[in-house]
Amino acid sequence: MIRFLTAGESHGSELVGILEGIPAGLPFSEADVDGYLLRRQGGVGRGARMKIERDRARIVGGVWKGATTGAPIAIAIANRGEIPEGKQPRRTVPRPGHADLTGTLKHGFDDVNPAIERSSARETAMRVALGAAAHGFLRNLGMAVVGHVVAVGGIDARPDRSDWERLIQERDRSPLYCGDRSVEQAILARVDEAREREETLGGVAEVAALGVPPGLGSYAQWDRRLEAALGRALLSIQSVKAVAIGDGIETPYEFGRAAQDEIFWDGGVVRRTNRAGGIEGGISNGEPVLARAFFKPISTQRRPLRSVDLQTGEELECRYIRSDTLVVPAGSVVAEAMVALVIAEACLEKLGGDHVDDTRAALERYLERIPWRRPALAAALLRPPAPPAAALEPAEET
Ligand code: EPS
Repeated sequence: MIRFLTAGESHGSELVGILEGIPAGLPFSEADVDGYLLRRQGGVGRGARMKIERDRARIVGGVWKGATTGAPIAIAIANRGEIPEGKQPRRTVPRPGHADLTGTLKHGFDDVNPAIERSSARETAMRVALGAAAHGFLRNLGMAVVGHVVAVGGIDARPDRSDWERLIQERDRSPLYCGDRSVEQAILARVDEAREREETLGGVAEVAALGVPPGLGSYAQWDRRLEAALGRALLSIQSVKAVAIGDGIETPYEFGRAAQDEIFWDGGVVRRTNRAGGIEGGISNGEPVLARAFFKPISTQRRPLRSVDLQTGEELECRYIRSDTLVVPAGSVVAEAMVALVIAEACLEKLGGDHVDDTRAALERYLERIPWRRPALAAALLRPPAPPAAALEPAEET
């Protein structure tokens, strides 16, 4: 099955990652990864670090002549913003909201830097790189996983989910990665206001997995429920404090009848609503799987928050360390990668396969047995994002 590990510090020499479980025969190259890395680096609200980095994947294992071999896929991403340990000032005042205090207490550090270094959201660059292989695997099965921003700083977008191709086209034109351009000006004004007030903002990213057949996940055990896997994956993203599947945040406040998706027949079972977010009884039901990740405003504050010097016990204000104002657009790309990894795992659990052709054949056989009409996804949804123009050039030395 799918499992992966990442390693590396935010200001170390590089990030590394290993992804196991992708079957052989999937065309996969650095160009399939770098477009996702570019999107993760972008979006409104990013800090100065993203001007330094030029994240590019270097595939160092698991690919032979342009296709996966079934061996672990290993990827490295160089950090241009490397700061050698010796050049990092010792820090003993933890910033509230980060892992500074918890990590330092837990591990017995005399400096909060090692906790900052590994807990940083810089690590998500590698999740996105490994997620690109899961995206490729799912595209090969006719599925697409797309992320978009649905709220920032209390302003809700109302994207049209009846036309995903259009929604994603709009998203790709939006500096907010938001499919509803009508709220863009209001949100951009809120981001400017936050910057002026030396504040940060949170928001909500939604991920939709399209073309997912009924039958992924299981009610047989608690940990095989698809919602459970999605919740865990999304809550593991830095700054995410809540997750909703479908209308899971709204329906607790309503009468039950309105919270259901009635079943109809149109050459197969169909729904006219998707309040369940494509999952019933822990199992995908053939509608788009919809998961929302709720990001708190990033914890680092320009106007200092109160803290304590762990060396002296003195109460004082903590120093500002460079950061972002808003991470939700970039976070939507990370959320997309995590959902792709979860759905890929669920597909392999259901369908198996050591070569992608085996997995596809098993899917076709299964679809012949069930009354479900597979949605035809637009070609644009089945392509990886274009890599940066210089993707094939070696990264410049700094
Ligand atoms: C990030 C790199 C970091 C931050 C951000 C995400 O770079 P630096 O710490 O050098 O400024 O921009 O990290 C956080 C927001 C965080 O809380 O850790 C990245 O590559 O995404």
